[in-house]
Amino acid sequence: KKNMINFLTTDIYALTAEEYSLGRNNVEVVKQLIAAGIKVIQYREKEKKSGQMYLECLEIRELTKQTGVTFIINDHVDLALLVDADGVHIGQEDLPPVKVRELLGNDKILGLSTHSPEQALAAVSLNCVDYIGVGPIYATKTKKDVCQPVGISYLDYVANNLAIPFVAIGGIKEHNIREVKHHGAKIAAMVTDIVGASDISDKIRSIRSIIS
Ligand code: TZP
Ligand code: MG
Repeated sequence: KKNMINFLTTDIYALTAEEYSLGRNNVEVVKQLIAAGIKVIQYREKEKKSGQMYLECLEIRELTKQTGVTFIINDHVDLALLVDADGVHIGQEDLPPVKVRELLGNDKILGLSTHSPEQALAAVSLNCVDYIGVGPIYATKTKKDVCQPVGISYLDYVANNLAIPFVAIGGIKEHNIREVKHHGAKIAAMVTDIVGASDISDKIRSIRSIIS
């Protein structure tokens, strides 16, 4: 079903964040992520106008399609449909997942951020969400809206009780990814530790040497 295969086999889910990318633009960062062997990439951009985001996503879609990389867009269902991204990731305060699914159709991936066991159970019972985000595990400055870390205990809950695919997120870095893996997260979503690395390939290599 869909483009879930990368999801079920990958270790790192990389997200863009241009302001932390050491002067490199989103497209340049995506090129480096792909060169480093990253198989799932989310375009996350909170500042730009939709015209600019559209052009970037078109380019990223081309690069990811050529290389078999799964391309998810944060928040913007319209953009995802227009550029034929593989899926969309939404939060608790966005449009209802069932309505987003209506727009997306059944072939695209739908991800939903969750921050508590209640939200995770609700996501599962909707029957239209392909994977959930679990976090923020650790403190992070990357996400602007206030969100206290939910900690490892919520990760434990999901890993031990739910069958839905999930990605751990929030403050995950080279120095703590081992703990996240140890607590059952097969996929770690990472932003600043990766896009903020001077050599993205080196960074991915050293993260992978820790978890493999
Ligand atoms: N959702 C929950 S935490 C977060 C998002 C998008 C930001 C994670 O960024 P970082 O830099 O990996 O802590
Ligand atoms: Mg959102």
